[in-house]
Amino acid sequence: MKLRRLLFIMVTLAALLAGCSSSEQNSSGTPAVVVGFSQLGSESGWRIGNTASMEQAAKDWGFGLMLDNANQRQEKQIAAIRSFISYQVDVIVFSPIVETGWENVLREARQANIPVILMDRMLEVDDDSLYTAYIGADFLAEGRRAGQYLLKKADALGADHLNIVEITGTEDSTPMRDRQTGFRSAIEGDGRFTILESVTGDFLRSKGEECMRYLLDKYGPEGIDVVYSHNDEMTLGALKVLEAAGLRPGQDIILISVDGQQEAVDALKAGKINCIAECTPDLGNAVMEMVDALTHGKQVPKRNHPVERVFTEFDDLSGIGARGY
Ligand code: GYE
Repeated sequence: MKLRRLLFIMVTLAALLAGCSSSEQNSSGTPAVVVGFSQLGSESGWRIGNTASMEQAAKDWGFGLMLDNANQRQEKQIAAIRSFISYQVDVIVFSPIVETGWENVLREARQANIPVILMDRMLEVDDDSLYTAYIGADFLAEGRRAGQYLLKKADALGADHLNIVEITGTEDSTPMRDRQTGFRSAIEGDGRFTILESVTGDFLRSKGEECMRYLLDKYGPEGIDVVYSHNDEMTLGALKVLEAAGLRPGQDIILISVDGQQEAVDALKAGKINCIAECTPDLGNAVMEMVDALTHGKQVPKRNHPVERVFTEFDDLSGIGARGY
């Protein structure tokens, strides 16, 4: 234990020198519980809010947090997890950037007897016992809520046909796959809808802009009725392009988004976005609660979803409080 604490202090210092962050230690100067957290990147307001939530929750619980930001690279995440294993952290938490390719490192964690919590994103492994639990959104439900809004909108417009373009998140990531599937499942079999094309925007605002420019060039403003985008950053990028082209997003083209970051909620209130399926980044407390349970030898549920809502132009939006991210 002593050795591990010493290592924690050394790593904390090294991390600080390397520009990573690390949370408080408890009153005795050494944390009783050390959590290794591999964040996948900083691609969106959602992600930045999620990192802040983890840092705050670690402080609130008095846990040491070794945080590494992988800047969108899976190999960096794997290297961070390996370093958490060699430092013998109590629990590993990570948000897998893609779903595949994790078996080896998860086996190494298991061999070292370190529980692994998947936070925010899921992964695909043959053996589910390779991770302890998942805490994150039900992305299928988010996609379905987005699709259900569109059904209602089409009814309200009395539309007989709507052409949809989709701007998707990072390929092979859980939110990308499930938001796509959930949306399709809500509208499938309804002859009023055609999905013209899906393009990948990698959850980035800059790519959302690029995708929208490409789609507008290809189909023209008249050819597109609906943009379904897998996160707010890409939606805000698309919105900018539509406005620059002289269009009125929210009126000339229906915009459907996911997340609920402040800037997008403001655009929804201003009538420029029509619907946002909420996805909360505020997962830190639930994660630390689980860390606490695990370090006390308790059993934890395998899948854990936060409660999430949908905000649409049909709702009273005045009750949406400050989003904090
Ligand atoms: O929607 C997006 C972020 O995995 C739920 O990742 C997360 C997604 C979120 O970049 O904004």
